[in-house]
Amino acid sequence: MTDPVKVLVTGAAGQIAYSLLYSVAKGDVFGKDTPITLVLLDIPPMAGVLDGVVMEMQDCALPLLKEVIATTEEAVAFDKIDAALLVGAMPRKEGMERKDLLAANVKIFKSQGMALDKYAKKTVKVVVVGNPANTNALICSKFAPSIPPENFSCLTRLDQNRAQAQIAARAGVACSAVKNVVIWGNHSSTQYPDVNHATVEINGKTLSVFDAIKDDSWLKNEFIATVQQRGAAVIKARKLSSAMSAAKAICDHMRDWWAGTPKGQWVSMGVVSDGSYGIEKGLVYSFPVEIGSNHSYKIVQGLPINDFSREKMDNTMKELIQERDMALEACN
Ligand code: NAX
Repeated sequence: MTDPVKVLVTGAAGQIAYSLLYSVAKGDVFGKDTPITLVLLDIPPMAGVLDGVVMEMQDCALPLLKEVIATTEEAVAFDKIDAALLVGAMPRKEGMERKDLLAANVKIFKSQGMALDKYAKKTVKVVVVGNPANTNALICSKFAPSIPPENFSCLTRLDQNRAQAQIAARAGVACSAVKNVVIWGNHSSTQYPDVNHATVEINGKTLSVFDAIKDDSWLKNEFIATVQQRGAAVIKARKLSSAMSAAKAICDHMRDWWAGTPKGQWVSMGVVSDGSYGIEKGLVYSFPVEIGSNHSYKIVQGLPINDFSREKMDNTMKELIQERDMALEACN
């Protein structure tokens, strides 16, 4: 057996973590033969709940789980970690303006960025889930200058999975028959789920999504709105935000980053823009990426962008620029 991978989960007493921890600890993310040390971070008022989570992790009797460390201190939590699943964040409270939420979370992710810089391995791979996820990831990276910016990402895989599932249901195929759906931009209602480059396999034939579904109006309107509004629809129905599907998406994101994507397939991740597709450098923007076997990804290049897509990609970029400017102001 190899050395354990040390994985930090923040917000470990929360609802996403409750679905996430079991999958990570049983080998769904870092490999079926890779032992895991799990570090659980939450805030002091949640220490008692964390104790309960630790007991449950022990009671799962998982062969790969070597150790569970529960803490409310960043210095302990970030020490020599290989991967950080940053789920914990301040939830939006009634009457709270978007600006206030952003300011509260900037504080958290500034502090966690500094802790990553100081204590984590320089090779650490970070996925930010807590909202506003893209901008939180940007702040985290900014305050961890000794860690390469490409080691920071945010979760848009849930949006990709939602889009893939919508297309599969409409085409009457399994989700695995739908490939290369792209999520561009912000993990918010301005995100752009793009099926122009995606394919659907039906009866052994590979078709474009437009040929498979034959309903351009649905694809350009209802489909996009459904994916953009899916989080709100789940909250309305469940009275709680997505948790099981979010945990599954975090596992998909980190598993692919760790092990690589199959040839010819790509996945969407919020990553630091290098200026590809005219997206302002330095923003954390969701792009299609191909991932090699050494945990390094490349933004897929050369996809043709039509006017419809261009407008939507620019629109979500504008929102990210605004968020970034507000966040940087809140840092000072
Ligand atoms: P919960 O409120 O159930 O759990 C959050 C946990 O984070 C709480 O236990 C809280 O005490 C903890 N926490 C707060 N500040 C912390 C800090 N400084 N350090 C460590 N822990 C801290 O929320 P949950 O449903 O688990 O959602 C977590 C976050 O994911 C939210 O910000 C939510 O908006 C975001 N989401 C992001 C998604 C994405 O695709 N990017 C989708 C799902 C989800 O909505």
